[in-house]
Amino acid sequence: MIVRKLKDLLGTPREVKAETWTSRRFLLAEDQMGFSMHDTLIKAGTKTQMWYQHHLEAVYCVSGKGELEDLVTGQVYPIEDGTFYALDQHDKHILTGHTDMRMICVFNPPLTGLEVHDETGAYPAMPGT
Ligand code: 9YT
Repeated sequence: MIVRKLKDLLGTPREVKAETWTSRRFLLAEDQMGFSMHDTLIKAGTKTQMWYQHHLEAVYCVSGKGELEDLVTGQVYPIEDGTFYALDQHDKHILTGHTDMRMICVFNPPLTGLEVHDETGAYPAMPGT
């Protein structure tokens, strides 16, 4: 069994900071659960373009307000506490934080923890996927 506290991830390699977000990774590939699970903070007033070509991601917003734009259809969805979305088509998208937002994110395949977004907004493929 794995039991972790958010406070114990802070300041460790499991807390990853980017310009527009900070991701605290409860589960990574090394935990061998088949997915990774993150508690991610999106900064107010930011826009992040993402396109996870090698991963599926599901996201559940538990606080804050923002919007999600599907860059394929142009559809814009309001995001708030209680909104869930799944990028089941590796959907290219932009996430905007109107306020600070807190998102619970699950990735399949799991992140190793070392990925950074490339210029397309993707994380690289895991070796072997
Ligand atoms: C919600 C979202 O996709 N934020 C970008 C960071 C990513 N989810 C991560 O690595 O936690």
